[in-house]
Amino acid sequence: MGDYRSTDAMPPLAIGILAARSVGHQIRFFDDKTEAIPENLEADLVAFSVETFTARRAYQIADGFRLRGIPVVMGGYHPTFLPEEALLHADAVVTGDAEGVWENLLDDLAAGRLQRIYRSDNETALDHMRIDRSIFAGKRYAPIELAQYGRGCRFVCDFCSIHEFYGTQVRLRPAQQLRDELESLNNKRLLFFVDDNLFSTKAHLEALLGVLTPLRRRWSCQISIDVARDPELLDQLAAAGCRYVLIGFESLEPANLKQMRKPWNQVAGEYRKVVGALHARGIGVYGTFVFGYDHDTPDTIRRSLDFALESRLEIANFNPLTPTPGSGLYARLHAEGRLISKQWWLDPDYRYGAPIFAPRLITATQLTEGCFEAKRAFYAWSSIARRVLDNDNQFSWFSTTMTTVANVISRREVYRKQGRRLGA
Ligand code: B12
Ligand code: SF4
Repeated sequence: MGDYRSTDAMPPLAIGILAARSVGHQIRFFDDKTEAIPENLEADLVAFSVETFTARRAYQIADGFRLRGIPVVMGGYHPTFLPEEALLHADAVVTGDAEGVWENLLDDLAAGRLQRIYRSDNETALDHMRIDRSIFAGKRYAPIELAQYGRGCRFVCDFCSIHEFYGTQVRLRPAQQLRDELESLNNKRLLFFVDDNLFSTKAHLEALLGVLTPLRRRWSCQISIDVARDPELLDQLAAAGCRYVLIGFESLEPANLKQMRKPWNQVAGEYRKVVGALHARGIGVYGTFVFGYDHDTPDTIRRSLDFALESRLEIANFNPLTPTPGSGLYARLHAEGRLISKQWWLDPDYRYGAPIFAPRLITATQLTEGCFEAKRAFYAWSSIARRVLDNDNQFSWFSTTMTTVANVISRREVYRKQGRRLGA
């Protein structure tokens, strides 16, 4: 996001995918999150993967390359939603998946006919997905392995970029094909499925669990709460090695859930029961909450913090609602004239955590401070100790160590990120 090195960086799969598809080309990979990018780098093409929070930083670095006559291509969420903006800092933009267009782009570059926009239909089957992880060797990443079973989500929450990017269709890799890739990864490390929602259908989830169970790996994922309606499926998750799930609880306020198009979050019953059912199976919970919807008050933030502490969530995040371009939320707040800065991601005065729009029953300052205060309280040393140690012994030594490390890193990043400018 800026000119600083983070301590929670993970290897970016998108670049591993580009590397695997750049056959016949010489590649060098730099990750701005973990190392400085050499100023005098020579290249025939520089490719950036860009998200909304990293756009300003990426544009600044890209401008430097282009001043030296080196062509730049950008892809990822932000250039997909705002290709014209990205093209002010890039010679070409790829929208959507790299698969299906990246090789054409490289051919065009070699033939001197680079186009401005390459559009992928985001419909290519994932049967031939390949990742070259050798480019990550020696970089300072968190000791975690990343993999992807599928892309997309069957839900349409209004703050989320996923359905705008992929549609509501979910594309999955054949589970058996994924097995070969998983077998090649370091099995002492926690595996994290980057899928937006690993629970697309019960049959597809069970197919994956069938592959994972004999591998005896410990893994984590992001999953929709409706999985907890099915106790047998939870048993299977645990038996297959699932050790952490990230669940977007988002809000304790039913009216907010309705407004964000996530009323279904209540189908598995009370949140406390869901956490209890997961804990009873030795599965830790990373709970995420978002504040700033129309029914939020300072009290709803406090109640969510109390819930997170009382239910002993292993990790939690309390974020102010962030309207990213391309989301339904952004369009709505824009239409209602409530955005404080329309292009906040380019605004030199924007600070991470700062208000981006005017909420209704809470002031913008209360929203920023309330979220930061909840993070501080959750990651206070006394809270970490209580949550890690007082867990009725459902958790293994491995999980207790992982939870402790994740809390210490999250605590550090909470303080480092808050109030930080985007870009240099
Ligand atoms: C894992 C993850 C993280 C990890 C980091 C992972 C990493 N390796 O860096 C962590 C937990 C640290 C994280 C943090 C954040 N994340 Co995050 N994260 C993800 C997640 C779930 C998976 C990323 C991934 O590996 N995808 C798999 C790869 C293969 O897909 P991909 O990156 O999209 O790449 C494909 C295409 O986009 C394209 N492509 C991408 N780049 C390029 C470049 C070129 C040149 C080309 C040709 C093609 C191309 O080709 C690829 C293959 O087809 C995504 C959601 C998602 N499904 O992608 C959210 C997501 C990217 N994160 C998001 C956000 C908001 C954040 C945070 C800002 C949250 C916060 N409030 O702090 C932070 C900060 C991010 C930062 N950059 O500093 C949003 C971004 C939205 C946006 N409009 O930009 C997403 C989309 C989640 C969402 N539901 O909205 N995140
Ligand atoms: S369930 Fe998660 S990934 Fe799916 S649309 Fe909602 S927030 Fe996005």
